[in-house]
Amino acid sequence: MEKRPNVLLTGTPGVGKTTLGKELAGRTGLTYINVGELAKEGNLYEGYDEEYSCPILDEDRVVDELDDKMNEGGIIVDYHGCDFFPERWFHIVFVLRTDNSILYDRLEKRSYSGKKLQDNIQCEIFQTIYEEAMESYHKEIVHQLPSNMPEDLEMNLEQIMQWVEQWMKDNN
Ligand code: DAT
Repeated sequence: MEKRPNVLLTGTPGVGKTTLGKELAGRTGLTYINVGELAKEGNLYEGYDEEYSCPILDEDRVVDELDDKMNEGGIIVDYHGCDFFPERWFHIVFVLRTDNSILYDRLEKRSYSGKKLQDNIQCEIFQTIYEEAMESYHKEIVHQLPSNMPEDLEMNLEQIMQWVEQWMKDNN
C-alpha cells in the first residue's frame, strides 16, 4: 500500500488549526483527527481542572487510542499541545501563529473571557507552543505558519499540499 505522511497542526487555541486541517484533509485525502473531539467522544479524561473549568486530557489513553492509525500513516492531527505525542508519529509539524489583536477578537467571538482569554493570548505572545514543538521534535521538521487572513490559509494549504506530494514521491 502507498505510504502517506502524518502531519501535526498545533498552536494556541483560535489560530486556525481546525479550519486548515479540515480543508487540507478535503484536498489531500488524508484523514483529519481533532484530539479535543476524540477525547470528548471517548471520554479520555483523567479528572477536572477547577481553575479553567475543563476536563483534563488523559494523554496516555489518547496516545493508545491513536497509535495504530498513526502507524498506518496519512493522518492530520490537530491539537493545542504537542509534547505528549510520540516523536516518531510525525513527519512534519506546523505551528500556526496569529497576531495578538486578531487572536483576541477570534477568542472573544468564541466567548472566551477573563483569565482564560488572557492566558491564551499570553500563550501566543510567549510562543509557548512553538517552543514546546521545538523541544519535542527535530527542529528541521518544525515550521511556523502565519494564520491571520484568508490569504494565509490559501498559501498554507498550497505549501503543505506541495510538501505532501513531494513526500509521497520520495517515499513510494
Ligand atoms: P483552532 O482550531 O486553532 O482553535 P479555528 O480553525 O477554529 O482555530 O479558527 C478560529 C477562528 O478563526 C474561526 O472563526 C475561523 C477563523 N480563521 C481561521 N483561520 C483563519 C485565517 N487564515 N484567516 C481568517 N480567519 C481564520
